[in-house]
Amino acid sequence: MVSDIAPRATARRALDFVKDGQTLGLGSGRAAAAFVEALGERVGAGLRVRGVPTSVATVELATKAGVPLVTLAEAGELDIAFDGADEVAPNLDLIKGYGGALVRERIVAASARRFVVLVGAEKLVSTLGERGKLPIEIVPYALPLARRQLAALDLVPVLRTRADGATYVTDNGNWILDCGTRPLADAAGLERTVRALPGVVGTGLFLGMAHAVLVQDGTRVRVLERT
Ligand code: A5P
Repeated sequence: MVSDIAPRATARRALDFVKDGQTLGLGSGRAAAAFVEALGERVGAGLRVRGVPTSVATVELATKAGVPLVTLAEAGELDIAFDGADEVAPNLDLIKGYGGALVRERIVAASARRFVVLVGAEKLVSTLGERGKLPIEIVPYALPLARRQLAALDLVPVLRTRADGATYVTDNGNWILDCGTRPLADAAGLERTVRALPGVVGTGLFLGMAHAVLVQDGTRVRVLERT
């Protein structure tokens, strides 16, 4: 369980990375939401920034917080993208997507010169896959094939549903297979293989992307930087 304190402390620390005039990627999930709210307070105090949201939920949140938004097309290259994560390996490779916004999150992070991740210490793992789940977004038409092919890779794909039992639909109109997994011996190899499967739109593996991870550890925030 992520403590309520964690996202706010990392969000405040993340603001140290932000400079006036920048264009920022705005992630999705609790940590990213805390960052958007903190950013909104700074905007209210005069900071001039523009945000590129990674989900419909973040559009709503940023609008409410008073953060001006632009589309990815209007923004071009971003200065920094900020987002949460579900697992962080020692080399800052990530698993993301428990919140379902993985595809847009990857596009926005890849559009930024720097990618800064905000997590609680419980997200730190020694090997990706330790928490037992890898989200994979697929085109709905591909479901039967994707299920078979992912199972053949020793994953256990389960179609994500909402609380009311309906199939969860991403902001891109796609579905998510939450793949049960053991710690991944070769995350890069798995990523290449899965992304080559027909109908796979994206995976939650964000390898070699994060430049810095802000970790709420007890009462302090640690900054881990990619070497
Ligand atoms: C959204 O799709 C995810 O990638 C989130 O960034 C991730 O699940 C972390 O979310 P929390 O900050 O809510 O734990």
